[in-house]
Amino acid sequence: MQDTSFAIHPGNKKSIDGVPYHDIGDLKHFTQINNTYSFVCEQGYVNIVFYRDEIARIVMNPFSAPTMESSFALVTEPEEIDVVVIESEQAVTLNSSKLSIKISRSPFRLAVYDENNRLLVEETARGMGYNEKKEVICYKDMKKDDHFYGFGEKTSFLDKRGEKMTMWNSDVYAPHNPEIDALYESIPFFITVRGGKAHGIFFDNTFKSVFDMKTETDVYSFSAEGGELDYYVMAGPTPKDVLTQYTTLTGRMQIPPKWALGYHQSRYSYETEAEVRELVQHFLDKEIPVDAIYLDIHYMDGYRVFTFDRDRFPNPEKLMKDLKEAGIHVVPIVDPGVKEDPEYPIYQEGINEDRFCKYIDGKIYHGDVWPGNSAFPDFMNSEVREWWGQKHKFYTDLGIEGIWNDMNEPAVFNETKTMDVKVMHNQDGTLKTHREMHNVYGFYMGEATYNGMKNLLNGNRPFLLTRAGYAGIQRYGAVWTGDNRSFWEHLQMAIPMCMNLGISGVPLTGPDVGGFAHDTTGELLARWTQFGTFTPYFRNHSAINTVRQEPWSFGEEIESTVKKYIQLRYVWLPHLYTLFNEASKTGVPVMRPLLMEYPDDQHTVNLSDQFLIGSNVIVAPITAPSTFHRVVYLPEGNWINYWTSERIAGSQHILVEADINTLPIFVKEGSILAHGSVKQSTEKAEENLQIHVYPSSSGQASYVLYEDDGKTFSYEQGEYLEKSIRCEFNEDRLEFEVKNQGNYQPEWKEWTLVIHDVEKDKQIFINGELATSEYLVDTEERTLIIKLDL
Ligand code: MIG
Repeated sequence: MQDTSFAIHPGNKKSIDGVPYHDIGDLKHFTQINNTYSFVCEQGYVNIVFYRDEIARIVMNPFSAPTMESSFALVTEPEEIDVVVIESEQAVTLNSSKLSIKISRSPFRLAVYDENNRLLVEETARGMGYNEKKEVICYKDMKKDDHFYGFGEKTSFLDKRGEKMTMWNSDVYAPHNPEIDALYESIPFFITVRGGKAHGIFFDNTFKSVFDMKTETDVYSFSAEGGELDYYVMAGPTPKDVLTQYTTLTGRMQIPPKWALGYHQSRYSYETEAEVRELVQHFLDKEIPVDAIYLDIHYMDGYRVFTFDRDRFPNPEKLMKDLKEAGIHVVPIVDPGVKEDPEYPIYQEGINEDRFCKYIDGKIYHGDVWPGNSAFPDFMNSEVREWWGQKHKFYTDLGIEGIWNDMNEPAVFNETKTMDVKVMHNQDGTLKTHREMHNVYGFYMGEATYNGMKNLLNGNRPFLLTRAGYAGIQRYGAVWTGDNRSFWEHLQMAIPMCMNLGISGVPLTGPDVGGFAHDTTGELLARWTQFGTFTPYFRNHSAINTVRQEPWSFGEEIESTVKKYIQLRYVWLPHLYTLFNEASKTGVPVMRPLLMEYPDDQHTVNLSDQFLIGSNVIVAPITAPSTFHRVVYLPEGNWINYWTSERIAGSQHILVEADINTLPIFVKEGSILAHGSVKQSTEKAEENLQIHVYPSSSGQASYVLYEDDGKTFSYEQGEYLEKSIRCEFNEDRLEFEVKNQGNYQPEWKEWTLVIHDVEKDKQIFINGELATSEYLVDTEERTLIIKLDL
């Protein structure tokens, strides 16, 4: 060795003291080309572009001019925005009508204000730069009353102040706990609420990234292992505005098919056709509603995707047909790993047509998953997505309309739990490492699956459930929170997890009801099902070798309460569906933390054990064993106990009783909402559409019921019904204005107006006419019931 260059070994590089962070330094000069403002600094380059008046994009590259390349999360281009530039000796200020970005020259520091001169983002201590690992990073001031929400799928409480979180899609089977900082989804977006006002930041970087709202008391940071520091600031000012702004950038979920909102039953696995039939028969015999049954990995032939094991499922055609007749959908699991088997057509095609992920030298990457040694489709490539999508004909030919994507982080059984980060993806001609694309692998698989299904379904809406994803995943699918356990703690944790997923733009979310791993108990199943009634996505799922957790697994008492709450789901479905329509238009989630509607209320800041459905219904699940009381926080206004009709003043914490049959629900006074009827599945016609009104002594309320065929995209051509109901509450009378809009003719030809807690002598006017004779009064309940034509 002494006679080669090795003799002059470079040694281990010494760390250079004092420069762990390279600040961008002073502004040297800036230029404007079209809508891009480019700043050249001593140690870096910054571009600023206004996408909307209320959305600005800031991109920093320490070494060269920013590429301005976006991830596929982005669905929009910048609009033409009038920006006024003001230069002074100390600063440059860029003003749109909604945002003002003030850049101090020496050193280069940003401050972002809204139209009312409210400070959103400020860099006083440190600004942008890169650290000793050459990771891009920026620091922002963390004000005393800043609270943070979103970040996708994270454990722990609602407010993420005091947390450090990593974005790296990870299959975590170990019990989820507050210490786990990365799960299956990476959504690098958050809302800051400060003094009741909100703004948003979306850090569009697909590398492993870290959000640190913990290490320092007055500064937070976000950083990424590679790429540019590319982020968007959204002006708010309400949390709901931020959601609309964020989903302007990353897209919204279209209205899901109604059946996706019913009750779903899953198990790892219902292993045979006979078992599935028996399961379904139980639901039908017991008259427990169910809309979907899941087929986990055992349905396949040696875990080969796009196959059935013909011993276990001798006649899938007949099975699907029979289930369809019973109004039940089947959702098979599809994992990305394709078994390395030279006699398996999908593998053959994948090899022959160059569909799999490869190393830079052309060698195909193989990893160990359920089918054994497997190759992985390169979903970053549009032709591969097309190919994979078309393969789903195998399922759609059987009448299947829903697919469940699992293991798409991708999960691989090895030390790193995933694909070798050196594998290359071919993004339509551009090669990118898995290190860069890891967090979007599941997102692209979702795109391939959703679009493939959509093309195959002749106008019907597909349903996709996915475990992994990136910002924008809401465009393709629902997200469940992965492998939880049958722990009361996991029931508790699911509430803020789902709320934060909603804040992260994903409206259709839920945990495995009853818990996946570990053995559930009857009481836990009952309480979890009560919660599930109001999670946007409602699926009972459990792991192999755990006790059975179908609704009837724990005796009659538990069965009856579980059944009651599954039925209640169908009663609330017209309202939930209406809220999904709202989410598809505004990005505002169905399940909301209270702070979304009451951001000024200090009690909502970290309220993690109760939530809102829409804007005016509070749900407060019981999440501990042998517990039959709980504290519920009711914000300002009057609230009505859904079960007892008791009227309770808000702005206080109350103690509520809740026996094993009771899920505490409170409706805000002055609300209107729709109910339907209990039915075996959403495939059964709605015959009892009701609009419930909870009057207040004065003021007004309005509601727009949304209805369509629940199946196709014909609503895009105007085939929907919007029934708007406005009510004025007066001492002596209630005046309703009812209007229909849209071409859709629903199954129901008449509907019922149900007015709660009202005196018999109140006069009711509907579209100016006094409604007198036709209404019934239930004197005990003080409820008025009026039948009306469509
Ligand atoms: O490593 O397909 O999260 O829902 O039942 C386990 C079997 C793989 C993980 C999923 C779970 C599913 C299971 N899968």
